[in-house]
Amino acid sequence: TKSLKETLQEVIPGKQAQLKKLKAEHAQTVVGDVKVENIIGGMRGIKAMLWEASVLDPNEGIRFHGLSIPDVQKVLPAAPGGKEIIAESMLWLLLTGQVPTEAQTRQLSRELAEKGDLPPFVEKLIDSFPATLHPMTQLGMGVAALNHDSLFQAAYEKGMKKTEYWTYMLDDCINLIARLPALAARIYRNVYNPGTPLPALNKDLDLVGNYSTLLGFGDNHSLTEYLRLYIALHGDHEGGNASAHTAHLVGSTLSDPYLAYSSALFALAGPLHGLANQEVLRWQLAMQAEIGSDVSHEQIKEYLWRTLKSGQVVPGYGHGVLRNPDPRFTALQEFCDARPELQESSIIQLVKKTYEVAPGVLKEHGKTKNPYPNVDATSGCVLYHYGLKEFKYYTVIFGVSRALGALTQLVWSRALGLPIERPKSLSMDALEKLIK
Ligand code: FAM
Repeated sequence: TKSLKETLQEVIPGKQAQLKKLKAEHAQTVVGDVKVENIIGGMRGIKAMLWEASVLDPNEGIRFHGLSIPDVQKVLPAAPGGKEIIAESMLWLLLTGQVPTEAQTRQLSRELAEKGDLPPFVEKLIDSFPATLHPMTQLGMGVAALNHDSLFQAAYEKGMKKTEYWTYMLDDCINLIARLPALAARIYRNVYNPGTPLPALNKDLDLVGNYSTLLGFGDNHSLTEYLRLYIALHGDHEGGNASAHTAHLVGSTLSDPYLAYSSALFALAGPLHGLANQEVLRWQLAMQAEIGSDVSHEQIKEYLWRTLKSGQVVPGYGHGVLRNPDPRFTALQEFCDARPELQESSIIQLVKKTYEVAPGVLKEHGKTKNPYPNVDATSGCVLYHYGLKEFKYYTVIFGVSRALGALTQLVWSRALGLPIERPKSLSMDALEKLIK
């Protein structure tokens, strides 16, 4: 069985050659224009960065090395006794562009479990935080502190060759992903169940199986399976979204992956990005409290208009790139449709009914370019139904997941020798001079 590193070693030369050819033959080829609207509009639509693992099509949604969500659900190995795709098989695909065998997936699960313990000083650091400190702040600080053990940084100090960058980067990325369940679960325990013991990592379990166990939901097979699907699906969403782009930018300075991903987590913590899943639940529960569970489409419509007229966004709807319902939303809805207990859940029913009404209301409102649900419209409500009710914690789960894609790109950026990022900025005066 070829290991992840051996597989990457085989794949990298082909990609390096592809980049060399692009540079040699097409360095001056024009692939788009930059308009004033791009500069003042958050760089929307500008094709300006390389990102290997996934590409987002506005209509079809995300593809991982060309595979759609239904494709990966068919081909990627699941956990023993499970059906849903898992973090390990997704990570393998993102990193190598290849579908791992069952044996490779299990080998990676074992490696992650063996490397998953936190250094004692990080445990102490996390334990010293007040329970009132937002879980995302705790996660970002914990990840940054893990750079104490960065192999990339140590090798850089000693003076490694550029061709070796990616191997140390890969080792750091695997160590970081391995430690995320223990870190994220410790934060959950400290904030919501202080004093309860945390079990040891089970070397025979997959990453998310262990995470679920540490969170206290190891016996809840449905929630564990949902977390597997959720974490695999959220793993990557191309490079321009705020968290992925932050990891890429910070990593381009040759910061180690702990610092780069810690920065990404703080971008994820904004309400227009990763915090949206906590906001969706807060908003749906407020709707339920105000108008009840067994409500008509008309009542939901009125509630939506009230949200919009008060100047707020409808959380879980709209997207920077997507222009159709998010296929990740569809995959999570299918997970719900296959389970009678979720079919009967009042909060899930409300999400579904909201979906039947919201696109029409948002179209009539006429502002958002995409009136359809994104993945966050449903993700938190399933966690809530299965008993993971602390919605301030939900973005942490997203943060565990997004490491798969952001760290994959850090390995590729070093393998391809990509330079430090440095786009040109302009003042309004300078921009006006260019226009004249
Ligand atoms: N409800 C109400 N108004 C919305 C809206 C929504 N769901 N989505 C967009 N708009 C407004 C937006 O605020 C903007 O208004 P102004 O012109 O007054 O500034 C206008 O429509 C045009 O926006 P857009 O071009 O369609 O969207 P953006 O690319 O600027 O923003 C989002 C994209 C995701 C930030 C935005 O749709 C939004 O705020 N959605 C709600 C929050 C959310 O669900 N975020 C999660 C995104 C998710 F994919 C993730 O990162 N996890």
